[in-house]
Amino acid sequence: MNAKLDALSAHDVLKLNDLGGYTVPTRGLYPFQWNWDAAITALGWLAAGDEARAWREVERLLEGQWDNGMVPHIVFHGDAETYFPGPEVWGVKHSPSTSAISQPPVLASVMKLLFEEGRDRRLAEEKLAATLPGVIRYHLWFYRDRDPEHTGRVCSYHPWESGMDNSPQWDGPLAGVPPVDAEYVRRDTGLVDPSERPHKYEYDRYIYLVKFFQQNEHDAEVLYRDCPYRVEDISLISILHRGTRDLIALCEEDAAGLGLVNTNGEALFSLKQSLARTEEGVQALWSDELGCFLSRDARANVLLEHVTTAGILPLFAGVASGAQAQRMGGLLEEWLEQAPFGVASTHPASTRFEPKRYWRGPSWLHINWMLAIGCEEYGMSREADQIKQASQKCIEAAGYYEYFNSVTGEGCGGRDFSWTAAMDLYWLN
Ligand code: 2M8
Repeated sequence: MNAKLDALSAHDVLKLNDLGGYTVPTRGLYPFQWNWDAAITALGWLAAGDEARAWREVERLLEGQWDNGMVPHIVFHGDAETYFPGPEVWGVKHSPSTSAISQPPVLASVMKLLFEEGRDRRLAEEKLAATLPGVIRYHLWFYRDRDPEHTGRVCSYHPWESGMDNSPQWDGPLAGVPPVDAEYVRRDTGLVDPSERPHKYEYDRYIYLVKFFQQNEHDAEVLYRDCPYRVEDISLISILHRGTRDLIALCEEDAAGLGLVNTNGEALFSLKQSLARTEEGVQALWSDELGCFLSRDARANVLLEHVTTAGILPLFAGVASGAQAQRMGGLLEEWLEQAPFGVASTHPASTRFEPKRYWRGPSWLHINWMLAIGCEEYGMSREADQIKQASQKCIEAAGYYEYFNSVTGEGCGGRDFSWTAAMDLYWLN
């Protein structure tokens, strides 16, 4: 059976979730614009032939950008009662209202694709001119505020900032965060099966951190010094690195010809220095024993020894050595044998692997896409093809769900989900 045949078309899913220039991940469960969802979804609009709509997604996301350059993980463009924590909990003074943390910045890599693959040159040039300065400031913010000691490894202050909310990687660092001392009502568990969502234990700490940011007035220095959760997230580091590479290429190859950026200016110089620092700094996160990269708890000063898809994303960044890439390629093949629907977000042999609980084991198509790109670029076409086929199987089994049980292919979380539809349009079709 092919579930795609019974489902809305991928393009219709995007149209269903379009709230006027921005696309919600899915109606009800996530009723606002999310940062990396928006970027991935823009690729779907591009593949559906609506280039103007793709660029609009980017512009609307940048409406949430803070003066310091941060592009938040949620932009609350409108009102909605179905999500917790909403704007009143975050307490951010910005119009439109936003959250106070960011998310993996895949945006610049997506913009490069929109620019290169779009057919309407005038539109692409006009939109690049409108959006490029903001994205340069975004990347400069990451390195300045999140790596003030120039380690080459930016840090995150919240599991939500990784986008991989309840990954086993964050179990250790989250244990150092106190629970929030207030009552609250979750909305997610009323909308989808609670067995597919994080536990109350985690939410108590997620909300503590939200309040902590607010109490400290989002002060960069104070947060770096005092935030009880400070993690060098290998996925965030890798996606940022790839984004910065793509951003520099976009500036030097395309925007320069259009007179949009000074290629000899301070901003590009600083971004290139950051690339060099990460190329070196990321090696401190390699585990020869496990054969992949790891995240690190920067407060406790320990590597987080969990084999997850985050630890393979250095392939997407291009920061792994050839020998490291080979190790990760071998690991991936055996990983896919144990859980054949996409790449399980946590290695199936892990004691913390849960095939349908959110980021503890299910497979997520946008991550699979980045892994496949990484494999391809390291000359591992066989692994890239295997990942693609395993991802196609998910949609055939279940349609456009938020994520998939990596052992059975069952669709989990929200349905009619934008990034899954977008990945089908752009990558899998
Ligand atoms: C999930 O995260 C949000 C918080 O940001 C949530 O559970 O409430 C994650 O899967 C995240 O990666 C994603 O961007 C977001 C919207 O799809 O949902």
